[in-house]
Amino acid sequence: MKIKKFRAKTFREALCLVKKEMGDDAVILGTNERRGITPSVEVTAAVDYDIGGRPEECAAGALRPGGAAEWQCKGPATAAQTTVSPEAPDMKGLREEIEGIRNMMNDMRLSSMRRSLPDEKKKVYQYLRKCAVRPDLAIGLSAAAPGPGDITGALARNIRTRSESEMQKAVAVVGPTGVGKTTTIAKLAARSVKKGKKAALINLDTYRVGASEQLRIYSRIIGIPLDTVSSRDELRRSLSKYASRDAIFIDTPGRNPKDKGSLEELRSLADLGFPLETHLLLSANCDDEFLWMAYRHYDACRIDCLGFTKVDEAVRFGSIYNLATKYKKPVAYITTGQKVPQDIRFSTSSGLAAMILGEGLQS
Ligand SMILES: Nc1nc2c(ncn2[C@@H]2O[C@H](COP(=O)(O)OP(=O)(O)O)[C@@H](O)[C@H]2O)c(=O)[nH]1
Ligand SMILES: [Mg+2]
Repeated sequence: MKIKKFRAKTFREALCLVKKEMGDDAVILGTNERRGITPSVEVTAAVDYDIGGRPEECAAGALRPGGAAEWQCKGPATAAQTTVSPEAPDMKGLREEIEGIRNMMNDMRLSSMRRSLPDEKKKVYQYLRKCAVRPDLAIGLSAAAPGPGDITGALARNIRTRSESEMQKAVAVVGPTGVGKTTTIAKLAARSVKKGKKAALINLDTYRVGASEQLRIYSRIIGIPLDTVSSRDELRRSLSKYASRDAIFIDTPGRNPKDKGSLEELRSLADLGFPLETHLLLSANCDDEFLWMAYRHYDACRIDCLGFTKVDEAVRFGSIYNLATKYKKPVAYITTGQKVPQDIRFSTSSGLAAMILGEGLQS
């Protein structure tokens, strides 16, 4: 085992040195922070083999021996020390640095776990990564699956679905702008009418010009009533008006998930004393970061399950698995095109798993 101390201006730089010098297998044994006019940090790291040879260049500058078991980072890392003022650290910067360190340590941990997988499971891991399954989940799945042939089962065991018959009487659909909420509401309503149910539509989207009109056209085609409401009281009145119906579908305005003040209309859905469930609709062709941010934004509406739209436009489906497992929410349906009512599918866990693995969607 080789143990070394790395000194730099920030933890991020010190970890960069550790990673460059000792590789992804390095283990952090301890850290030390020196405050004052020339603040610095020291990270003690160990690696379980003799790294030997001359130290490499690192992104922050060249390494040089600073003692028997010590390396210092020259270049930006140490050169900048003379210009640092002893101001109180900026909290945002500190948080970002801690986050960066956490990510870097996590990367190191994951790549060492990945390397320790047997060859057969490494292939499974690589395949899952191609399907856009996150590295940590891909490692867990490849380790859990007895063989490459069992990966669909391993994936399916972690995805919950929700069948159409489990839905509450009222279903509200929320989600970012243009994701397909109104189209999906029309698909759901048309399906329930086709099954002989009495349905009604409620529109909360009074924000966008034409939003009411779009749903009105669908309500006429399907042959069910539509109310457009703009307050919680009006929503309550509408719900009690349609209480004797079998199903009520509520469309909502889409807003930018980055806009924190945009949830007011949606809060009116909470605690209405009516059997109502909320579906968060997200587009399958968005990346993990956007999906997670949107989830956190809409979580204030108490999300019951997920629906993924525009599956026909997506290339890889790992993000569906990543989101559903991260927040432990069932996937109710996916939508596969613009046509109402046919382009919507309620699937089983193994059907979704097969789709995520690129085997096509099975019901
Ligand atoms: N390709 C594709 N387009 C869809 C799907 N669902 C909805 N759309 C289209 O996405 C656009 C926005 O849909 P809309 O229902 O108005 O979105 P909203 O703003 O969330 O209500 C329309 O052109 C829809 O036809 C889908 O599953 N696949
Ligand atoms: Mg809409």
